[in-house]
Amino acid sequence: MTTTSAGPHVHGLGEPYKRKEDARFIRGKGNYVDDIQLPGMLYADIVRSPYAHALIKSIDISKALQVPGVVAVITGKDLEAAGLAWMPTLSGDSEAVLAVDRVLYQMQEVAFVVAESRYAAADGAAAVEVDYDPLPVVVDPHKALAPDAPLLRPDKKDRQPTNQIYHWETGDRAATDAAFAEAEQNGVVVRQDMYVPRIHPAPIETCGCVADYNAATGKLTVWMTSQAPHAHRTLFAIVSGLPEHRIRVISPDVGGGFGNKVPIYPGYVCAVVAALKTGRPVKWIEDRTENLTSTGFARDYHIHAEIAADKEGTVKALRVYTLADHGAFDAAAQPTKFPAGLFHICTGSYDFKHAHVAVDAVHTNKAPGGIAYRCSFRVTEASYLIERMMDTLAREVGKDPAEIRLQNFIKPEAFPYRSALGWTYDSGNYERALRLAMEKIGYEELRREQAEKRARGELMGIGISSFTEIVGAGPGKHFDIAGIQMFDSCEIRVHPTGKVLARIGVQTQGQGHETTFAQIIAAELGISPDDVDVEHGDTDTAPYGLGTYASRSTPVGGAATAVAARKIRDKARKIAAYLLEVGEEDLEWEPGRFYVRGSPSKGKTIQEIAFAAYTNCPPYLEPGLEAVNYYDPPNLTYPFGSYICVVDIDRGTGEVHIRRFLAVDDCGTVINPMIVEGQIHGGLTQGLAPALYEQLAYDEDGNVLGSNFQDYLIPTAMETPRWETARTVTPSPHHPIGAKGVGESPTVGAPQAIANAVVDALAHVGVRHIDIPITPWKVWAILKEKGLAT
Ligand code: PCD
Repeated sequence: MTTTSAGPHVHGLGEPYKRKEDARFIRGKGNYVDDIQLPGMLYADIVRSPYAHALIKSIDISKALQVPGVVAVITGKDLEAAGLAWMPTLSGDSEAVLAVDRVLYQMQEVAFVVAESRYAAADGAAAVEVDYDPLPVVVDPHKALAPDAPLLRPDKKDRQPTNQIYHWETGDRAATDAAFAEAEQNGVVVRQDMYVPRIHPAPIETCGCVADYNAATGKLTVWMTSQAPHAHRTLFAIVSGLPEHRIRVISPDVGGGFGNKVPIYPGYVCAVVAALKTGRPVKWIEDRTENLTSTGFARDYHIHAEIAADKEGTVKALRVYTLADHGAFDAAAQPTKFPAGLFHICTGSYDFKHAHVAVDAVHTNKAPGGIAYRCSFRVTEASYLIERMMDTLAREVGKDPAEIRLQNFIKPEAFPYRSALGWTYDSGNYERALRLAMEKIGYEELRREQAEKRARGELMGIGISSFTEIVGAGPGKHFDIAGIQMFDSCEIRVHPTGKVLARIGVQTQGQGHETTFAQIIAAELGISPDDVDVEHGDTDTAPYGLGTYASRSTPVGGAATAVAARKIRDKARKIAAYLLEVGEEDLEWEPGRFYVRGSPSKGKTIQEIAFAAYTNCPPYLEPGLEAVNYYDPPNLTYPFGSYICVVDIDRGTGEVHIRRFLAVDDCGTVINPMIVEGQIHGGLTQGLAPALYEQLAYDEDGNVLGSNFQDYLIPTAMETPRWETARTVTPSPHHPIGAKGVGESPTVGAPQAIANAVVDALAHVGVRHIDIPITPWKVWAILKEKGLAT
């Protein structure tokens, strides 16, 4: 393309354009669910079970109804009468909306109290009397499989006679076993048990909604903290029987989602029921403890992994067995086809010829979930296991962890690469990313320093994680949410004066879509992002989309946006040809303008063309300038990176100090480098969290031990190191602008870099593994055992 003039500067791809949405956020002008105030609105509170497992003998609401201000109390029996006591989960299980005859985990929803004020609702909830008969509690998933374990889900005993939800396996078992037999004879086999603990996304804004039913119009409007408003509307319609076009879900500003706001929770359903029953709007907002203890948890995978390799450490086969604790209801968020999500991406960045993965999932007396917390459906668990295992293999064959990775990476020329477990990786250059990370951090020098320190008795460790992610589901034929295919959409309207309204099917929770999607359009149409408003989250106006999770907005919604913009450009070309009285083939495009080839001064700007679309449109075209695209991607995208972490361990306290952490990421074409860097900083902090701090633990009676931010430790600015970042760019060959997702990469990649660094610091005394979170107590116990504690 010949460019004839500088043209307007359009802030398209690759520009650190300031986030448009921040103008309202930093002024405190965001509009969150709890900001919604409607006339006559009621407030709700939920009565929750103190027991992890019990029969409900009776529920007495009479005293609650006498509490001043209380308007109604809804119990499971009321819902049962309306056919709403149970709702489907995202995994096809059925979950109690309000418990009818038994509770299965502590903090389970038992009754819903609505009142004139939030305080009256709480007083009303406290006055509900529930008579429980406690039952034996199962917290250990291994014990859940024992023949004498109490059956936790008698409601589905016909189709599921034990506590086992499913057994799932994939890969070639025979070939994998054969490779292991061979390695036992002539090579090496390494094995490790590891636990990826139950954690919680804990967004700043908890979950909540406002439900408003207009009896005159028959229209139900629900403002809710939803990452997937359209899918939620469809599920509401199916479950309630209300006509879908009379349901409007509005997801206003969302204060962090992280996967927590993908499922439908009982509170939403109860608020809708209460709005229908009372004829008044009902607001329900969780408190922090309710959020941590009852909404979707993540991880909770007990993993046994094995690698077969030759004596040089060249990998041959991977074998994984996992026991997945799903809690009382299987409410894992994942495509129907894959019960363990995308866990079988666990061969990672390495060229395994054979692999086999088996997963058993069980019920326990814990909150339901298994959601994709900043992770594309179990990719975090997969990446953790393979990166820990590669370090274990390196120790076994006496090689440096960097060397073992470089030796086993999938080579750049092997892409598109088909993994032993059936994924087709779109593009990658793993060696380049690791070499850049090593160079930037001064890897050789750090190893020298470590050796010196070790000689002096100081404990320093270096950990690497060379992860591969898999994000951007569809294609729709393989990926769905509750049966709805995973495509996404964009609708663009160019107004007569050249200003643009774009509506997208994905829903932002803080990622900056109002900016980056405007930048995609800017790049395609040459219109400044300031002239492009991006809307989302209102099912009455936005085109149907599957929502934002699994870093799919850019890979899928971003692609839809680029394709819709190209449709606009195609029509603009026709209009320009008409206006300039030349053939379409005689036109050249430069950002913002078509001009006649050979006569650069003869041209029409996109704004002039837009005006003509409404005022002087060619008679053979429809007037107006709009386009819609529903995009079903041909494949997922496979972002990757290499992270290196340097830690020092305090021999007196067992405390791990992260001295440096360098993240090299590759997400293909970068739309907005500043936003991407922000995504990486946030994501790394959420990767640090499970590595050193977070765990939702339970005692033997099923009491949640991490029900508030004093016991559930999320890292603050004090604990967070100064992140260093760098990048390589390997575009996705199938994405219209070459972009891959990035939002989840750092959370997926970081924990094992930290764990590997801590184990590396202690490897010389024989330590091979420490389960995360690596607390000072765990480290100190090891120091003591090894005689290193001071
Ligand atoms: N980008 C750029 N470039 C590229 C890529 C990307 O620029 N290449 C950018 C975009 O556009 C946006 C961001 O960045 O803005 C991100 O992206 P992505 O990756 O595509 O993603 P999304 O879809 O958008 O999002 C999602 C994610 C997730 S998934 C999560 S968790 C998280 C992240 O995101 N979350 C959040 N991040 C964030 N941030 C914030 N602020 N908040 C939140 O919440 Mo899941 O599954 O749900 O669990």
